[in-house]
Amino acid sequence: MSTALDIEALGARAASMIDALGSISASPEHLTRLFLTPEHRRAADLMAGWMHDAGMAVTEDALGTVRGHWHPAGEAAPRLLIGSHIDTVENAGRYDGCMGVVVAILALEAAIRSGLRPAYGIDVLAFGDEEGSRFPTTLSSSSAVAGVFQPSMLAAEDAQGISFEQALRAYGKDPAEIPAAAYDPNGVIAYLEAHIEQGPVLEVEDEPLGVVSAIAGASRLSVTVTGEAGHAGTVPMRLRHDALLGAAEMALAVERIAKADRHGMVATVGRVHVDPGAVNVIPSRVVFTIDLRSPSDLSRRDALTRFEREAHKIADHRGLGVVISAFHEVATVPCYRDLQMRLGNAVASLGHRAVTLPSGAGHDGQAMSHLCPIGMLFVRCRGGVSHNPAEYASPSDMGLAVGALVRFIERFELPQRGGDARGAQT
Ligand code: HGY
Ligand code: MN
Ligand code: MN
Repeated sequence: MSTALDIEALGARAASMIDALGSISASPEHLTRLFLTPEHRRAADLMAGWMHDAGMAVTEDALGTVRGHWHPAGEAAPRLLIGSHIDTVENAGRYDGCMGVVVAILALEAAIRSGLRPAYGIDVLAFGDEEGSRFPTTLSSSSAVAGVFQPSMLAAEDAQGISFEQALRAYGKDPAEIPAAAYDPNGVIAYLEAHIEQGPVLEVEDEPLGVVSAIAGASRLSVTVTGEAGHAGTVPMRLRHDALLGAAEMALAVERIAKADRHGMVATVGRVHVDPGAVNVIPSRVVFTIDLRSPSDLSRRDALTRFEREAHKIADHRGLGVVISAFHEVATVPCYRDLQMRLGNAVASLGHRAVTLPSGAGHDGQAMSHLCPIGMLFVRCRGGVSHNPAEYASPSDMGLAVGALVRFIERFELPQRGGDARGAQT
């Protein structure tokens, strides 16, 4: 039975929900919504209301993940999980993360109203910490759902020196409840996520939807370079130990390493802090971050080793100190073939070609892959622009994403007893 779908109407609703979420920000000038902040609370409450109105029971776990439950076959039936995140980077676009939850809510509403009664349950999940914009953590809320939360994350501090644990308690949560947030793997069939592509491929292919083959592995480093403060006017260049120039040379080194890689590696120095930061003082200390990604874990790890060697060489040459610490590491995660095929068939049922492509961006699916098979649906991204207020997905493409999820749900049958959705991973 195929549910009647009004793609344009679904897209228009998705767009208005995205706009409502986009107005919930820490700043009137731009969209910034960080984990465990009042803005997170307001967005979570809005999500909970939409889930409830769509016909789901709503709960919230110890890390603030809002969960919408639809269990037509009873509480004990295995569940399909569909979700994404509602936190943002600073000065973000409106679609990254949020669209995946909005699309899932609209798909469930359509399935519930159509009279569909699958033999499995569906939970929609709105995660609060995917970006890692507030604390030097990332994927913490999906990690808790997947049962792989690292308690050491509780000690992480934000820019104001507030710890993850303090913020969690201020949000009304009890860290002792975190283990209870984990699903029993035996009760979960698979995890799906719809997400704006954040790249240019679907636009170039002139297709609205894509199916993700794998999510690239990533490492995040903090590099501290120490030199010697001095008077900008009196210390000759040859006698300086300028921490910033050392850091700059290291940044160029990691760029050189990434460019030389043959697996599509990317490296970004996104944050630099300079002390004392005075116009007429030679910088004595610089802390900068590196975000390094590659579809190949081997090449990523090799690049990290090479960077470490080069950074120490630069430091020795300039009479500087350097300390490199990795604060995030996630391996490349394949999406399950069986789910890729089913998502591709759902897209094809709407009359479109499902482009298969890797994801350079990280997603909650990387954490969820510890719990169950994962599948991802990409939605065309105008100009491939993301992590930028100009980020945009069209209402009709979002409507098609809703439609694809509905078609997936209609055709997804409970794996045979003893079997699982893991299917053939070959
Ligand atoms: O950084 C990422 O890839 C994701 O947007 N958090
Ligand atoms: Mn995202
Ligand atoms: Mn993002």
